[in-house]
Amino acid sequence: MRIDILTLFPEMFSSLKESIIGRAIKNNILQINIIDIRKFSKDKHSKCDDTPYGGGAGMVMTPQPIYDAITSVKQDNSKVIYLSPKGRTLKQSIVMELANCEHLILLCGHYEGVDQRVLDLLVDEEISIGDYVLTGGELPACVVVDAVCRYIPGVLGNGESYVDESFSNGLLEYPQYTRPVEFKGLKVPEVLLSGNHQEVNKWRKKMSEEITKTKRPDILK
Ligand code: 4G3
Repeated sequence: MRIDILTLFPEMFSSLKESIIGRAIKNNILQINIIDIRKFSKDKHSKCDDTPYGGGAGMVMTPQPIYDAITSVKQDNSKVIYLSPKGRTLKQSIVMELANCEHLILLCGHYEGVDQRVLDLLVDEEISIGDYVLTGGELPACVVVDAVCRYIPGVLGNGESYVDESFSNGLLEYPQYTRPVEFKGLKVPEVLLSGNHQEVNKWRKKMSEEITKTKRPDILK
């Protein structure tokens, strides 16, 4: 998969070089290009924002640099996504949908947003990572990249599975335990030490259902 990220703040994506995502980039499973929108400005001072028509507080990102930045990378198989509080709220099923794309272009807005015309012309989909406002779309873009990349074959190594995790089976994850068998007086549930895989699976399923019913009844069908 290839992901192009368009931003006025390229340094905010240094976190993607770490850990599992960084390893996927090194192994050529994933290609991530960070594109500085400012480099596409035709203004003599590389200006990329201006005051809103109609008045009001703040600044709006001008359409020309964004339009040129997107069209410099857009192909027939590209999906252009704008990270915005107005978008569809991200959830695991959307993540899995996006993981099937060959090429994602993520547009990060700043200030009070971007000129509506560039959205009308080029953006396929608006996505929000939750009902709150941030200073820019950069952190949401990192969240989308991290969540989506876990589903690309080869990104997760041995023992880094998404089969049993929260949400993928529609339920929250059961509790996990590791050594020691007793910690500060608290014991690991007996069934997990039994070696009876059928009983272990039954217990985990029951715990998943209970936890989901108490913590997130809204996701139970
Ligand atoms: C557009 C996304 C972008 C309009 C972006 C602010 C939160 C999210 C921005 C706007 C963002 C989110 C930049 N904040 N919930 N800030 O995914 O008003």
